[in-house]
Amino acid sequence: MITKVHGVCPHDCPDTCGLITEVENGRAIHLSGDPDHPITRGWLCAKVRPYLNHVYHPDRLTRPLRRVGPKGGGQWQPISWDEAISEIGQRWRAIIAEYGAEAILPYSYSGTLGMVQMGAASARLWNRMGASQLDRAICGAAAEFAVKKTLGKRYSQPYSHVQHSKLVIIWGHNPVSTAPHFMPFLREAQRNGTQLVVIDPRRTRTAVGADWHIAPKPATDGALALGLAHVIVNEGLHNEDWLNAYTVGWPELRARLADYPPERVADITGVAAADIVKLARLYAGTQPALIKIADGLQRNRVGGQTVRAICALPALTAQYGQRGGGLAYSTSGYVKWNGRALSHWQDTPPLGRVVNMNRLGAALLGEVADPPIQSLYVFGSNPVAIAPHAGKVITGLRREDLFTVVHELFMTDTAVYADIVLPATSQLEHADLHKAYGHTVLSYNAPAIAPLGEAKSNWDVMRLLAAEMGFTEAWLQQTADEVIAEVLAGTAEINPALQGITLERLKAEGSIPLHFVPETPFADLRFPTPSGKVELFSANMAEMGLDPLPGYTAAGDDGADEGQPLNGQFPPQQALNLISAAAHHFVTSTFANRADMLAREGEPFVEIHPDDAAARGIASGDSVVVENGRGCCELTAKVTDAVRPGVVASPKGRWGGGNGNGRTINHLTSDTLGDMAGQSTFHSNLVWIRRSNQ
Ligand SMILES: Nc1nc2c(c(=O)[nH]1)N[C@H]1C(S)=C(S)[C@@H](COP(=O)(O)OP(=O)(O)OC[C@H]3O[C@@H](n4cnc5c(=O)[nH]c(N)nc54)[C@H](O)[C@@H]3O)O[C@H]1N2
Ligand SMILES: Nc1nc2c(c(=O)[nH]1)N[C@H]1C(S)=C(S)[C@@H](COP(=O)(O)OP(=O)(O)OC[C@H]3O[C@@H](n4cnc5c(=O)[nH]c(N)nc54)[C@H](O)[C@@H]3O)O[C@H]1N2
Ligand code: SF4
Ligand SMILES: [Mo]
Repeated sequence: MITKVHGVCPHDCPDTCGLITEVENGRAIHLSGDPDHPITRGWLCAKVRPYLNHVYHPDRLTRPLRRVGPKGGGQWQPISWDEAISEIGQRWRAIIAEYGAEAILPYSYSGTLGMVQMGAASARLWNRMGASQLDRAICGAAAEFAVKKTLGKRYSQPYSHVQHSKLVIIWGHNPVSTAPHFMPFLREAQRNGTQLVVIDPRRTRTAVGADWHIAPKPATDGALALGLAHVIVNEGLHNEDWLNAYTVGWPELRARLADYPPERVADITGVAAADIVKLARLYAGTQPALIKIADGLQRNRVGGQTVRAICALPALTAQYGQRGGGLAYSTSGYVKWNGRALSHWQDTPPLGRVVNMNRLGAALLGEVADPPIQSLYVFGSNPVAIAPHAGKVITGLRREDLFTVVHELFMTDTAVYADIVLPATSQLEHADLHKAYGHTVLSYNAPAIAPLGEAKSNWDVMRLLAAEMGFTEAWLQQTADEVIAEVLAGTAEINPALQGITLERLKAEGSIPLHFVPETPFADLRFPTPSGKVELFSANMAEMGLDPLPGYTAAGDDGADEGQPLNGQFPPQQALNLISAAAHHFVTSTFANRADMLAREGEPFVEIHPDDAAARGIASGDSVVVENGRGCCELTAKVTDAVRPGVVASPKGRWGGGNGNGRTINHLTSDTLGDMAGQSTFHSNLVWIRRSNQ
């Protein structure tokens, strides 16, 4: 007999697709999209369509392992769960006695976006212990901060509203790869006459389908936005009445715009002055006009200010609150899980000190000195492959006195350095609740099959660890379903959209669309900021010592963090800016160990413009060394005008094991923090490139 089980794609992607798994004799035999899901409508991306290759991958970890040889040496001894948990408990009790619980750092991010397996699992036990808190700033912290300071909350249009847009500007975002279920709505709008402009230093898969691709220098978009604003205001195309009624700080911003005439902005951005004028007129003259951004745009040293400047444009042209207009960023602001129910912070000791996840290597190597980090517990993340300045992360993980536990499905680049490796369940093997950041459908993921081997879910391991540590609170021992029921009820108390949505209903219906009023964000022209208006000037940011107005400064990486001398080895005039954005066939490092996806993605490569390649004697197919003061990495050159001169691009997510010299592009990236909210700065990354045999 074949049963069909409703699930949800757990990966870091705004679409959060509904899944149907067919199970026969306890084995998943077929997986497909849920045709009843109102947004994702039965189809899955190329990565997840063959998901059973992931679930039943021959390399899945199935037993707890203890390191027997040197750190990173790859020698393991299988142990029982009882042994593993009691060894972790012993080590932690000793660490807590000597250093305090803050010497323990949990590190997790986006292996799953589930409320239980990531939300509750990254909070409850750790808060109860008083462990160090992780500042989860690797992805979109600056944009989130900037949007909240400007508009109050992250609200976004339903994907389908793009049918009302006459013009769409996709700005530093590549939805063909990273939000594929937006595309059918966009394509339909394009067929009906919607114009599409893509702004990206690379000709991405999304740019290929645009009417106009504009390729600025990386991290100069703030200047570009202010330049557009300059032209719009200069030509009287802005809406003065709207600005006076619904914004704070318009006179101050207006004064600043004088600094951004098209000629100066052309120098900064590398976009011709005539194109800046043309785009400004197009944007102000074609309404409703939607600007759609995501997070790649702001992973640089000025990402927060970039997003602030872009947020000003829909205000100038009165596009906020217009159906098909305004800003599309994220729907995350519609549903916030009730924090009391999710994390039980009210029942725990004061929260521990905060460690920024972008500075993991530095933290392990003593930046966080009192108490020093003595134990790292990694789950749902692969920091050696995904965190900046990988060389530093690895040096930290090699510390003999560091006790590292990694809970994983696979022996990742990070798990290799563990003292204890624990086997994790896949999404088909555990229960969870999912909201999305691209839409507002709530979905339940029912376990379809039993855990493979001895694998356990994140939450079930937290329960074992809590018991081992002697914590007796009931909220540390609930089942996943009990956590879901508690958080749903708690969230309904603070959010009317969740009223009447119970675990039972979710189990019966699978996915439930939530409805918010007004459907078009800010259609009531009420902005949940302190002033109730669009805060072009943010008094709150001024109090924090930040520039209270949107502005632009140069990003300023020199390829040599911490003052290592570059010894003339890397002449500044030959520097190239390396962008490492999403790979089409991986989700960051997830799936980068799958033969089917690796075959589609090809060998690890770097794209370089023909002029830059010629200047270095590089031809397509050459093996090249990409290097800077932080590290190096060997890749295959792809000579192409898909990147602008001065820019090179290599997708994120490769595992070191798959690369020539065992290193990834994150050996080159900087762990310097951005201008807001401790943001990662992967794309502020100067590198030098030469042929490998030179
Ligand atoms: N296939 C796939 N899908 C994914 C992911 C993945 O790894 N693979 N990752 C998921 C995650 S974790 C996230 S956060 C989202 C991210 O979603 P996106 O933000 O859409 O993805 P990115 O590829 O990181 O960045 C988008 C684009 O920003 C461009 N960019 C970089 N710097 C600049 C700049 O200074 N200016 C401008 N204008 N453009 C710039 C890059 O060239 C890239 O094409 O995608 C999610 N979806
Ligand atoms: N150079 C560069 N680096 C980047 C970026 C970039 O643009 N450029 N983007 C950054 C961004 S936006 C992000 S969000 C991060 C993402 O970085 P991560 O959050 O680390 O995401 P993944 O690489 O997908 O790794 C997730 C890991 O979790 C494991 N996993 C999946 N499900 C579970 C589970 O249920 N339990 C446990 N225990 N493990 C599980 C997977 O096997 C996988 O190894 O990467 C960042 N890194
Ligand atoms: S990665 Fe995104 S598009 Fe692919 S199945 Fe998951 S949610 Fe859907
Ligand atoms: Mo991300």
